[in-house]
Amino acid sequence: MLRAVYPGSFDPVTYGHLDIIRRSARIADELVVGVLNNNAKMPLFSVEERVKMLKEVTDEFSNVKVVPFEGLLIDFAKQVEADFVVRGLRAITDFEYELQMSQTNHKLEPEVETMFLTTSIEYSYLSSTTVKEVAAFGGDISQFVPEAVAAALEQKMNKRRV
Ligand code: COD
Repeated sequence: MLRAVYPGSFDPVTYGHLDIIRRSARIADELVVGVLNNNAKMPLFSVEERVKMLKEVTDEFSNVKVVPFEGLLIDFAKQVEADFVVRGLRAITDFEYELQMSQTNHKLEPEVETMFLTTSIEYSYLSSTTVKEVAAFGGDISQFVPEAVAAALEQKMNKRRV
């Protein structure tokens, strides 16, 4: 039984994240999507909102669970008894941070490996940050995020404009 953790902010979840979830759920027997609860990062969506959206859009995968976490990723990975952590790599700019994080985590807990999946070409440019920026200026985000997420973003942006 191989269990993986895919951690992130998911503020909000995009088609790029979903692609990594779909592909890693084919490798692991069970995939735990860990949603970081850290208000210091000033997320647009609360952790409850992010978890709800992720649960909705991963409903079709029977071996995917969505769980919030606080503190160190490696402690969360040990807590859920994960064999490895999954991360997505888009560009060289991701690599430096990811290398540092995976090596630090490996020092803290050598039993838990980090596995990288390279982004699918059609999502290589996609990030939660750019999606929020497009949404903030009223742009069309339907090709970047699932419908439910687009609706939640629109609602959030409308509230901010009031
Ligand atoms: N294609 C492929 N992969 C993608 C795409 C895309 N279009 N978009 C995002 N991804 C990947 C990212 O590269 C990342 O691997 C993952 O999806 C999640 O992305 P984000 O942006 O939602 O999440 P991050 O990178 O902000 O998550 C950071 C963590 C929450 C994992 C990190 O801060 C953490 O572990 N914090 C807890 C404290 C800790 O343990 N720190 C590390 C000590 S070294």
